[in-house]
Amino acid sequence: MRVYLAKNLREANKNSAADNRKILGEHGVLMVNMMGSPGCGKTSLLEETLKRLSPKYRLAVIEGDLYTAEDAQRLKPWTSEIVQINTEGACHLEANYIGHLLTQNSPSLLDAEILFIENIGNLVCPAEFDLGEDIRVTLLSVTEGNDKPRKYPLAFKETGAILITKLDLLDYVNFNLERATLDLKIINERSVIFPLSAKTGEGVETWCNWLESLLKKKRK
Ligand SMILES: Nc1nc2c(ncn2[C@@H]2O[C@H](COP(=O)(O)OP(=O)(O)OP(=O)(O)O)[C@@H](O)[C@H]2O)c(=O)[nH]1
Ligand SMILES: [Mg+2]
Repeated sequence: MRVYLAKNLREANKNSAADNRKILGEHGVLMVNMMGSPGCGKTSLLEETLKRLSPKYRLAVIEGDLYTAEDAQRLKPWTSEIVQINTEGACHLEANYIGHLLTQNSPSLLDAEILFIENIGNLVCPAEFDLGEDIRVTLLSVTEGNDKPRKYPLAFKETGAILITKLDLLDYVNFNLERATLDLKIINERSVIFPLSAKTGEGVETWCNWLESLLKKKRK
């Protein structure tokens, strides 16, 4: 019998992530890893983001899902450069999946200026796996409740931006935006926080401007 520790596997993931970061750097691609609970609004926000940014930039998407390609279908109107990964049950994406796409299966992803990854809907596992992204973004919808950042801190701690989504529902749910902002600042004082709604478009422009500023910084 052999025992192999999970920490060794995570070490291997770190090496693959570093390889991805190097390749993306060489091609000047900004990679954005989006994570959050099932249904928090990742694809809806991507639809609105691609709609606004696709006239200006070459965009690509890696869609992570357990089984279907439904989210990839939703994004097709804005870019033809979409690769669906079906994990067949696994709850997160790993760096070597992305590395395989970039170097072997879909190298044309490297022609993009911004490469978005929609991670598997899950507030726990994706946070453990660096994919080699430039920026990690965690979504929290107002319908999930104020306790989620405190209960699932890693996803909010190890992230560069926190998007509080479905802002249009704020009046109908038991969610205190001020309290959430304070809690999130305690967990992660460096992260920027963008409250927004994919439905009304409120806050989406600000988020898109921020992405553009990251791209400009990367190109310097
Ligand atoms: N009212 C409102 N509903 C939203 C908003 N964003 C998303 N939704 C709804 O929330 C549900 C889930 O949205 P998705 O964008 O599919 O969520 P997701 O995070 O991609 O879900 P998974 O990929 O399954 O993890 C859908 O019914 C959306 O229409 C929003 O800003 N406001
Ligand atoms: Mg989705």
